[in-house]
Amino acid sequence: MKIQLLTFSLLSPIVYNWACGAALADNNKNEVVEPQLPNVIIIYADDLGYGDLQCYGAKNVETPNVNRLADEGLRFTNVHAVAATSTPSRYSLLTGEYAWRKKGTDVAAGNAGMIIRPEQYTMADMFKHSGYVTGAVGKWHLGLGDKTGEQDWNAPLSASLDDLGFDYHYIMAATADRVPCVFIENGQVAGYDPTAPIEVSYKQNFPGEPTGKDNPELLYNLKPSHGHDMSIVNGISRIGYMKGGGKALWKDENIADSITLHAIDFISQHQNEPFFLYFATNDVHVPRFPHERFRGKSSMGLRGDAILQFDWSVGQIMKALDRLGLSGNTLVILSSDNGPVVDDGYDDQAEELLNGHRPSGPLRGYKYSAFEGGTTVPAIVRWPKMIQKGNVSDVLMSQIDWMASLGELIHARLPKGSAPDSWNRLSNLLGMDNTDRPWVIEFAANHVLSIRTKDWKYIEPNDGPRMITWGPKIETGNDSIPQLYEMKKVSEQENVAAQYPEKLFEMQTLLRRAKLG
Ligand code: NG6
Ligand code: CA
Repeated sequence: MKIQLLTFSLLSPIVYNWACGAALADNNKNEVVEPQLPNVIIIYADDLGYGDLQCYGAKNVETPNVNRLADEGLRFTNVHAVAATSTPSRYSLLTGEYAWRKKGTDVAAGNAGMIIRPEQYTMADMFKHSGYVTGAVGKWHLGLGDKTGEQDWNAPLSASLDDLGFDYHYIMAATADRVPCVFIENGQVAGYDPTAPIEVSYKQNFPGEPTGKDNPELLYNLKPSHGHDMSIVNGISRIGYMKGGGKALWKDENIADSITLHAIDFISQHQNEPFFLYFATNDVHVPRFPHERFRGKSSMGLRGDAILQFDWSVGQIMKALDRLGLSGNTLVILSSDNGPVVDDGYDDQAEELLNGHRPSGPLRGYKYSAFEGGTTVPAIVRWPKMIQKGNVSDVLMSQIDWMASLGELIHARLPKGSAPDSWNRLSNLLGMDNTDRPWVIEFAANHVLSIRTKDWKYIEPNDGPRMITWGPKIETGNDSIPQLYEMKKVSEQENVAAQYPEKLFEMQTLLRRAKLG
């Protein structure tokens, strides 16, 4: 039986009809058919910019699989990650709470304790309690264990993703540029090597262990450009110190293969029941060291090659869904945790080889920034059974709403107080309603908040430097005076605060009220 709801323009009829679909009478056989809830996969890229995919105008790199996903689904042009860095964006996506409300949600070290606490209600809890099997594969970056620095990596961790509603998890604790460089499967180091016990410190090195700073001769070609000069693993120096790991240490060139295979295994194993998969890729974060199948294959060096590898991972997931006959009833959401960065700490020639490619597309600013390039990200949603294919939407949307929206989709009952900042905007997500979110809040790396509507953007005043001082050459968005931009001109060039004092006041009031919750 076909459910055709695409003509509805408001959320309530969609929900009504979808809910009614919970028990459809099949007239021919005169029996009740329970339609299966859709599977949900979030493919969450790392540092993939608004302009980095071909279907968003990327130059010098081909992304046929993502293009196909967009052709078969709905491509958004005004979607915002909550923050301009990873940890706070992921925190917000998975809890429905703005990271700027909560201390300790800045970019996490690899030995951070669990930032989302077990008592918090997460997106995974929501799916699990609605009858889904839940999985997380790839980059985590939200802490593990009870307390920072107190994990014993040689035993099952004291707190892990099963405390947050994930049935299965195969993850990297933080990022590829942070120790420990091992995968953690269901709360224990995967392929643990008892001959090489693991020790981790973010304070001091372990006696006799080489570092990028003291032993540059041991480094592979990929030298640090800023930071990243501590422990050396696979010839690449990282942030933080570690010892041991032996056979369990990951090989950077195999990370994409490894997490993609684990994601596909999870899908295959749960093909006969509704599943939720959070698939967070390592691409295109530093250190960029893709498999040799991709190295040298784009004209933009390792950063371009990492985009090719990301596209490959997406293609593998799509192929697996096709093979298993699951594509029609699987809602795939593809997006990124923050804007792009070119040189993020390793000399990989990303800057020199751009050759006209603009990672943020037409937007000002990059990762870390209060300007739009910091949080505006690609977003594609495909669900052949319910979403008309091939459309593009400029609706203003924030990832903060995905928890409540997906909750609506699966008829979840969220406990009081959970996902406090997440609004049900399911109709936006499914392309059935083009009403913009009234406003979206953006959280820059330096904690400056901006609020934007479809037409205006206000950036809070801040005395900090205009350019990042600790590494990448990126505009922070800081100014000591209030900034107001007309967003019809996407480039945020002219501060019109003085011309439109009333609008400025209105936006400031909007932000003040939003902060109150
Ligand atoms: C920065 C790192 C950068 C990256 C970032 C987090 C330095 C000099 N730079 O501190 O390389 O790891 O943190 O990126 O250490 S994120 O996408 O995970 O937020
Ligand atoms: Ca990131």
